[in-house]
Amino acid sequence: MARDEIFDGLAKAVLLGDDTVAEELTRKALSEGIAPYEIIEKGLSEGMREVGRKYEEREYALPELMLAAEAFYTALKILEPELKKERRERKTLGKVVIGVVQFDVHDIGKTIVRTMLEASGFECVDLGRDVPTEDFVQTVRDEHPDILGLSALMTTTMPEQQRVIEALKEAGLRDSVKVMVGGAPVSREWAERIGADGYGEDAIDAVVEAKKLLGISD
Ligand code: B12
Repeated sequence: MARDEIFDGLAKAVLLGDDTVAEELTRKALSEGIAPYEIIEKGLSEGMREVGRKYEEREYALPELMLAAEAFYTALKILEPELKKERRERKTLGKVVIGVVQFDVHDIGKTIVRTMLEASGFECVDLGRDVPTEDFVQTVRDEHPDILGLSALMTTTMPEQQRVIEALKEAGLRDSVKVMVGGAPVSREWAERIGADGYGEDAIDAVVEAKKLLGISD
């Protein structure tokens, strides 16, 4: 099976919410030596972008979105240990606390970012999704991370990123941690506007940005 056929098949499996095919093709892709991140970016994410378009055009409704997310997660579960295997044994590059802001349950992107950060040598504390502002603040206080990663997938939840930054200031913790934001509607301009230190467009970019924030060169 050609690589492009596998990528197309993976995209289609997400589009149709077919977790059986998603699993089968993910295993096939790995056995053909395709890198896990390529499987995510060129296959699964491509399908999810199409799902988003269909939802916008009202061709898809919530149930289709949920099935697509399930198929994506089925594949991601297989890929996570593979991505971690790629990690070279060495001292951790730094500690990252990451989560999806309050009122937002979209956690696929955050999970990919966390997995890529871990695969690159960062230690991560994943707070999950729909995380109350106070939980981010408390975890920064307790865990002393180098970076706090905030994910938001909706225009309506983007302001929560700003709220976390303000709450860190109020708690006297803002200078102790670099804040990196991301998510489909988020931009570098938004990051600058709310006083974040960094922004990542996708998971690869997040790793580059995290290293830059901590002054780590490759
Ligand atoms: C799948 C999906 C769902 C699934 C989520 C399942 C899950 N466990 O995540 C379900 C079905 C639950 C869902 C629910 C809803 N959804 Co929805 N959903 C989507 C969809 C189709 C795809 C999102 C996704 O997973 N993308 C794939 C991943 C890989 O990409 P990503 O998340 O962007 O992440 C990448 C980057 O952004 C970046 N990144 C992400 N986080 C971070 C963090 C950091 C620190 C960094 C550096 C980088 C980074 O790196 C990631 C990897 O490359 C989007 C469409 C879209 N265009 O985004 C709509 C979308 C986000 N949903 C939308 C809506 C409206 C909803 C609902 C309100 C629907 C409803 N009526 O109930 C609910 C929201 C519930 C809630 N309170 O959150 C809207 C939001 C509109 C807006 N206001 O902005 C969208 C845009 C669809 C649309 N066009 O209308 N949804």
